[in-house]
Amino acid sequence: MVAKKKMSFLERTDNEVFRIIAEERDRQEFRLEMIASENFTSPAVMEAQGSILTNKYAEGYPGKRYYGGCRYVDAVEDLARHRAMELFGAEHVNVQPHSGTQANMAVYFSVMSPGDLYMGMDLAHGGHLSMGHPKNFSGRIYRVIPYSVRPDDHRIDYNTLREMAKKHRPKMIIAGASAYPRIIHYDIFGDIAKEVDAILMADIAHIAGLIVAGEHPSPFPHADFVTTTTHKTLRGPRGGMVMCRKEFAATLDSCIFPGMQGGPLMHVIAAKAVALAEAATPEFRDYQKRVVKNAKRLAEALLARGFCLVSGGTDNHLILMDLTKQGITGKEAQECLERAGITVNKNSIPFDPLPPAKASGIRLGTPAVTTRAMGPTEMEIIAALISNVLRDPLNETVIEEVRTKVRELCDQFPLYHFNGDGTDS
Ligand code: DSN
Repeated sequence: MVAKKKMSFLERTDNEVFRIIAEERDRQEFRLEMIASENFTSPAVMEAQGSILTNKYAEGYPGKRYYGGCRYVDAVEDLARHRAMELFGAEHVNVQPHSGTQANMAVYFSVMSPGDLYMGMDLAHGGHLSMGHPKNFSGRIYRVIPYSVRPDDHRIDYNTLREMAKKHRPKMIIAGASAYPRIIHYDIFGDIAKEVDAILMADIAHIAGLIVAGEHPSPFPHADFVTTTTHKTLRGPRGGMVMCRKEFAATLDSCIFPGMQGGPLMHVIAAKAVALAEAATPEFRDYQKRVVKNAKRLAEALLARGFCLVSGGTDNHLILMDLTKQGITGKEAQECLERAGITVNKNSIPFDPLPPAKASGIRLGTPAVTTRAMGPTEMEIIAALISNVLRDPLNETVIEEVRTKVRELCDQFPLYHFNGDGTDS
């Protein structure tokens, strides 16, 4: 007799949500995830995030809560804070921000008043929505002077940045990006900020894991504040975190609670603690090395196939492809690659003549495929698959062939080995 498979709680009580999650799990398992800001977190992180800690209200901070019964959530928040401080060498950390944008907002609220002026990387040149987009709080409450990359090599022009800072005397300068494939020189940012008496904030959301592993220079001790998400290269749960110098600790904490947020998500904070411990291991350092190596190999393989890359390559985990020469937009490229089983996002390139909804480029990243143990050989294969699709984007036979090869590749590098109840098989 065939044993009957045990149904999960969700399968029994809400089959609609259960089925959607199952379909998304198949999508993650059998397609190539090349979005530079995504990753696959560990089962231990997901177990903490899916735990009973979601039931607890804990407004305030460890030892100073507005609710009773906080003994255990205090312990887990302290653990997360101490692990982060040790990992990054930070003087103070707040692990409560629900997202990267909220982490950035907490810093802006800590050091600026409405109408104050700051400098951030132009969104069209690799910056982020929360660095001054006119529809975002960051562009509505404050005045922003965006800085850009050079037209010839697509690198930040530190000389121009210095001149701009001297001219505009910003209250704060932000060093950070979400589509910049090169090293960010925090030491130069630090010097410029000192020269004009500005606060320096580093947003390391994309490269936090690389920094922990020594694969990218650290913003410490140059930056006054460092913000990050916890789910990109850091490979933790979806969320944010802020680190700062001791002198800003009390202001920062009160800007987050009661300033911007109510109850912290204690289950997410527990998952952050788990991820931060994972990030302190030699395996994690090795993983980050492989992320960077894979990105370089993928970039070389794409260049060898005649593709144009913004800045000519990469120093980190991401690649920005300029598809102008191929005569397709980023939107079209994203759509045909998706049909072929390769997930990417359309992305503006510096000096892009197209609007962001179309864009002239796509952004690729290696964190997720490296988590599933793919290496240089697979990067060569992926470059060939991407090339086949982008050279003939309307050819359904090619798309079908690539989709079959993507499936074969994913089968060789299984992602999660769960039983329905979340245990390992
Ligand atoms: N949305 C993120 C990214 O994809 O880079 C940044 O927050």
